[in-house]
Amino acid sequence: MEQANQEKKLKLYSHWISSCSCRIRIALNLKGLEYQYIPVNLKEGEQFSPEFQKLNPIGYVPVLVDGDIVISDSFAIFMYLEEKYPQHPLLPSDLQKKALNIQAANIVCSSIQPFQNLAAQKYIAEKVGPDEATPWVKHHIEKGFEALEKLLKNHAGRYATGDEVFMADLFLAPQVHAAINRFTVDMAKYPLLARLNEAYSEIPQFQNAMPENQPDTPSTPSTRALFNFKLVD
Ligand SMILES: N[C@@H](CCC(=O)N[C@@H](CS)C(=O)NCC(=O)O)C(=O)O
Repeated sequence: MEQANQEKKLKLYSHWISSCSCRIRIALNLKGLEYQYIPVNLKEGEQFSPEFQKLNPIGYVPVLVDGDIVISDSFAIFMYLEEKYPQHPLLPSDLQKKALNIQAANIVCSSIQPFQNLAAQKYIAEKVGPDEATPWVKHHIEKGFEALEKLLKNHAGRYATGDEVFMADLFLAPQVHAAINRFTVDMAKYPLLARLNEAYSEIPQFQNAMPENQPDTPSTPSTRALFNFKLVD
């Protein structure tokens, strides 16, 4: 019995700085689901190992293993968790609000994060120039943030779509965190997102999921800086 429970335990393949993994860490925390954290070192190229690519052929984290079920892609994992573990719903029942949450999450997921992904940054640095990757990332973050400010302006409460935490917040929190800490985006231009970020910093389930608090977070500032990640110690 003990063994069966052990085997059933959720496993999350994750990397400390990965904003896609962070979305799922927040979802698991809010739903009160314990999981085994399996680090995949993206800097060392562990995502390209044949073993990992058996789990996710495109070689990206996060990957969730739930018993015999293996799911990759944070959006798919989110939808799976929401149905399989309905406690603390992360999508509202109101249809319009639900669509708004999916739209905001998808702006982050499809129209911002892919441009800041390691693979994209490496490609730009190699093909265009080593100093071109960061401006390219910032351009896409800022374009997305402008849209999100407009989209959420008339819907936000304490959180992105009202006074309860929903899907949009899980996607926004790691994205804003990355914008500030990795890409030094000036958040004064995005007052709503800056305010939401403050609100997220007060929720333990969000804080526990953030890059600086993971089992594989490098302990020294110089190592973290190698990831373009500026943290004050
Ligand atoms: N759409 C995927 C994107 C996954 C993704 O881009 N993961 C990044 C970390 S956030 C990664 O593993 N990058 C490794 C690489 O670029 O080689 C999702 O939402 O999970």
